[in-house]
Amino acid sequence: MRIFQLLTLLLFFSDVQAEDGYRLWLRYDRISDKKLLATYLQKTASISITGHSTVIQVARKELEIGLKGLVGVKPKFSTQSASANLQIEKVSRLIPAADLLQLGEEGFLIRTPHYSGNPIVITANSDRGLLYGVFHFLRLLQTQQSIAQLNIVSAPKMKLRLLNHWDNLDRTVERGYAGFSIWNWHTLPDYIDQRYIDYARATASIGINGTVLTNVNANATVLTLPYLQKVKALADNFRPYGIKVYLTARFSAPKEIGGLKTADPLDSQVQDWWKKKLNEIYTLIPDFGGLLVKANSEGQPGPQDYKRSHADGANMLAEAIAPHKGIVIWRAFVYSAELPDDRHKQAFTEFVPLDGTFRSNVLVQVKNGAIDFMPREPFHPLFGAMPKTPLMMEFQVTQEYLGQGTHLVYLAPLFKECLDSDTYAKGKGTTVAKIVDGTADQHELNGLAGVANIGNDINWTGHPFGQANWYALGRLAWDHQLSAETIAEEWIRQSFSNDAALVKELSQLMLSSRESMVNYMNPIGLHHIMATGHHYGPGPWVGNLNRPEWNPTYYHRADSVGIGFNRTATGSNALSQYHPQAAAVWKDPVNCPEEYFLWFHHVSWNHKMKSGKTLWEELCYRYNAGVDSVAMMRKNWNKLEKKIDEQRFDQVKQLLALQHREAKWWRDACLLYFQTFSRQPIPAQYEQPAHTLDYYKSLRFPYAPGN
Ligand code: GCV
Repeated sequence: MRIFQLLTLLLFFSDVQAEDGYRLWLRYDRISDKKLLATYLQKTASISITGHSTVIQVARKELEIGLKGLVGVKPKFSTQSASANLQIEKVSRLIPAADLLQLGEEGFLIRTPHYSGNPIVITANSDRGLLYGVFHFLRLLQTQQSIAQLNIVSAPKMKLRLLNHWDNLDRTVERGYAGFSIWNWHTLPDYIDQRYIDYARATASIGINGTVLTNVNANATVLTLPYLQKVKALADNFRPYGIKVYLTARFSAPKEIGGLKTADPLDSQVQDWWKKKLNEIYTLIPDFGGLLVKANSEGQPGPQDYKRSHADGANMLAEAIAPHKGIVIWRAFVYSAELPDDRHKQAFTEFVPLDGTFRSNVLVQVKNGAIDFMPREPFHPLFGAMPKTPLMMEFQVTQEYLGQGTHLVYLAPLFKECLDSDTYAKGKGTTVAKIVDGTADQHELNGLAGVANIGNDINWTGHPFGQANWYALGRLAWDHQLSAETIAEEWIRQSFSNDAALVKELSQLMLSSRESMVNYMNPIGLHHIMATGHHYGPGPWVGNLNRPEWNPTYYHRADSVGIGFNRTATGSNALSQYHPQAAAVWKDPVNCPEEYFLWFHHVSWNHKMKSGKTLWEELCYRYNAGVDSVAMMRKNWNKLEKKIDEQRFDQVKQLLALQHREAKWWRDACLLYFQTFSRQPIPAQYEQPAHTLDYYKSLRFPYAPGN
């Protein structure tokens, strides 16, 4: 072989081996611990798997890929369970019927019964349950758990576990920071990109069972036949992974693509149009999940255009989809430019009177907080206030206000903080999680969704650590009792390595990252102070936008006296929308946890904080602490050079440097601006701003992504 060919070959192989992040948490690298490897080899030496469905085929294939990588042997499959070491079977006779009962439709059980020669049994009531069991089994191996005596019973706590893609038909992604949309509408339905399959594998591996393909700022074109055929192609490929497809419905579609003069939900022609449209969809995609609707929000059309209510709109669609057993997910993210009331209160005011009027196949999807996916936000007052309506959780996985594609911010602590918050709706302990999973009000229909951070970047999420947020969303939708720590550890072990010291270091880095971001962006309860439009970087000075509640000045209310939004009875009284016991936590400025202080109170610059510092000094301290913690993240990351592959090490190193620079930008721009009100110096012990306030105000980012 010529030297040139040899070099090319070497290059090719080094490329193939490179950790570009494409494999996500399904890397399946060889088990390095020799003893464990021997056990895993023995326990998987022969595998029986029964059933022939496409779901079972997928499970087999995943075992093949997984075991080939992890233990280096292509598994031998048979349908004869008696002698197999690993027995994968629906409704296994080795498991008591009562145990199967707790698994429901999608749960699984992995057990080593104390007889029958100690095989491992994976069983479930459905093929989908078996697939989840197989993914879990592979996760045990990847995270190097003992499989000597297994007894795992796992069933999802939420029925609907969805990704919401804000992907447009032209492949741009609203608030997307990882390239363009992974859906190549132009080449669909004929061309099925391997990425679609790998997306389905990863998504199913964490228990997600539905995907809304399109942006909530919807385009009616997706409901036309040529596009529905493309949607069908995706649905056909996702079905074997237990993933249903959903679409966003533009409320004015009957006018835009149906030729009608109105989209009034009480008009019989409009009702017929939707019925026919849904018949058409279900003819192509018999298991189509349903419709997600953003209506009368931020300029989107809706039933209020015809003086009808949100319930009128949702119920009209719900009736049309009901014969197909589909559902309607109606978003509660509404606020109006005409209403002078605090934006915080508007969704509650609009939706609570509608409780009990929605059809049984409607869920109302509520963002975790009442403003908009802020770095820290109290839980939305709607949770616990609409007991007759299933409320679905909407988290943001894409990092619109949370560092976009350049900051390492692990979001599980944010998700958990909200899910674990006490609404007191049915007495102490009625957490948001219990409202959302349906247990508080016995809603069989329940769910949790996350706005996807996925794009066509080679590593799917732009920032390599963005993958952890996709992972965390799925794991928490499956089991909201998992801790942020457990999820981080699982993800690190699968995505990087099982080296204990590395796992510890990376966990610390991830677990502290959300609090760092809060400090350098929005400390002490500040919120919505980002720049206009693209929302990239700070813009607390913005006060000239048409709609008052789009202006940062509306939210921070800084003046010569102090800063913060008074939402107590002497202010907007948004607190009155919470259960009195929940409100009591924030109501009194003396006891209000400081992380929510400026969210609920307008506080004097000289107010003494718990630390003994004045509010102004505390603000300076927090902004600097945020920057310092990013400096620490950089330092700690650099220590890991020898333990992390070169490609991802270098990528994250560069991104952390960028994050450090951006954290300083946030700090300096915000402190300089707030200083114009406090009229106090930034204490000398802190690094002083590198530029003037005018400089920060002059910065422009016309092509910032995601806008
Ligand atoms: C899809 C925020 C975002 C918008 C987004 C909207 C929503 O306002 O900035 O891009 O639109 O939330 O959730 O509907």
